[in-house]
Amino acid sequence: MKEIPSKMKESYVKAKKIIEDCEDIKIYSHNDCDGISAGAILSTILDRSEKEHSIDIISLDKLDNLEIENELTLFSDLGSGQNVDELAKNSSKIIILDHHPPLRDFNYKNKVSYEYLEINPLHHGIDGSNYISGGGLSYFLAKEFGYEDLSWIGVLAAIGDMQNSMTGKLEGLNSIMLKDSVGQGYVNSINDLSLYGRQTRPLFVALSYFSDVNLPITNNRTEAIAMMKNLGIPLKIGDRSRTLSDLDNLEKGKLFSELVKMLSKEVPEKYVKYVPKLVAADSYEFLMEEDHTFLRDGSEFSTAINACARNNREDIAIEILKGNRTSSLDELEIISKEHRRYLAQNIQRIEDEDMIIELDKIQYFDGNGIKSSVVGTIAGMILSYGNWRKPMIGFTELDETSEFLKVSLRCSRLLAYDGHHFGNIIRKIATSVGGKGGGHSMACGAYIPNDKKEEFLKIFNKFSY
Ligand SMILES: [Mn+2]
Repeated sequence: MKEIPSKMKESYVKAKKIIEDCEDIKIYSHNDCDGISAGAILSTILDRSEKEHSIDIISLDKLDNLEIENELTLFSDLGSGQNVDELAKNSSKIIILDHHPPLRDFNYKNKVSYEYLEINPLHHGIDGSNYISGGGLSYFLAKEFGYEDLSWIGVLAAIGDMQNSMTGKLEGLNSIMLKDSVGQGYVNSINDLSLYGRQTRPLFVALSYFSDVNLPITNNRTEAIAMMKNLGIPLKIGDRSRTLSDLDNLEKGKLFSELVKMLSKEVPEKYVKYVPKLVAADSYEFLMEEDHTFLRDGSEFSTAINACARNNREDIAIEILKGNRTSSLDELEIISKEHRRYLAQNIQRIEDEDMIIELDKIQYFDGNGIKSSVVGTIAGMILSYGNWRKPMIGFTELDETSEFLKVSLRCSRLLAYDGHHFGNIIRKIATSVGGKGGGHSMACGAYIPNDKKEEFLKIFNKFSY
């Protein structure tokens, strides 16, 4: 895609005008990496325009019966799927920048008596799961103001939103944003090995976390070290363990071929064609950040932002993204460290107590006591201890008083490449037991009534996919 559709462009021109004419502005954005990035972009636009504003990072359930109190209310990465304008007054102005399925059509603005502007790619026939995220939509508003330097935050948002997960590339409207950020020298994108922890994880550790398919190196650092030695890839530079970002192209080539060989031996015939896509994908490096920090790599940076969101420290994430790092960077490191410790402890417990239960078509664990905000992350991480051929489902209580259980699902990318969309499957099954759900093909979740767990599992285990 070379440029944004003309009707969408017109909406951005209009949005800029509305913002310029307002003095009292409120931003609501979603509490994940995409939403936080979107909020940081919008807040920066308003700072630079010297507009009084405040920002709330919220979960979707907080949108019911929201008081619309400010002159202008901006919603990003949420709002399209909720009745956010229920309490709007005649004097209210509302702008929504969202990529989720919209409840209202493009012409809704003509049907209401107040100022209403919604920018949603689905109104223009553009897919919102792969081609643009909330952060990207906010970036195009920044671009309208002439702030192309914020493009890197949009790229981070897209990575956090897994917009590149199906093809390993940023495509559609995302590619316009990526081109801006590369052109301005903020981002470098190269096709690279698809291993997490490019800048900060010792390579043998990164290899041991390979979990889309169980390989000899999965959860086995000794095997990972042996693999590097066999390929003649030195483990260290001086005293420091080498990371993926230290490798030259020749070394990366050797590693690529070896991983493809190992995987092709392991997976059923029908999956072999997807193997190269599992091993290599485009990577995104933020060139203004220091080498060997988690801020330098798109995936690692998005994990840190998500850690803030999962621990209710969105304020720190916003400060980091807006460039106010004096004290927030130390806090971010503390949050990330504590987050990793919490995940490791719980994964250990699930493993030690054999909590993964395998059924015919699914596997699951009861995450009693695990914070509901991280049960999905944990489901993804323990996939490597279970059977990669089946999706992993985690359950946990929302809180002591809630009548609903939180359900999270993660699966190998191979299942998604093969055409299974678990976001749609979990939506159907959750709805059939009186809950609700949805999400991406390989990472999704649901809320179901407390007493419907067995029924949910039974239906899922019989579901044909
Ligand atoms: Mn999003």
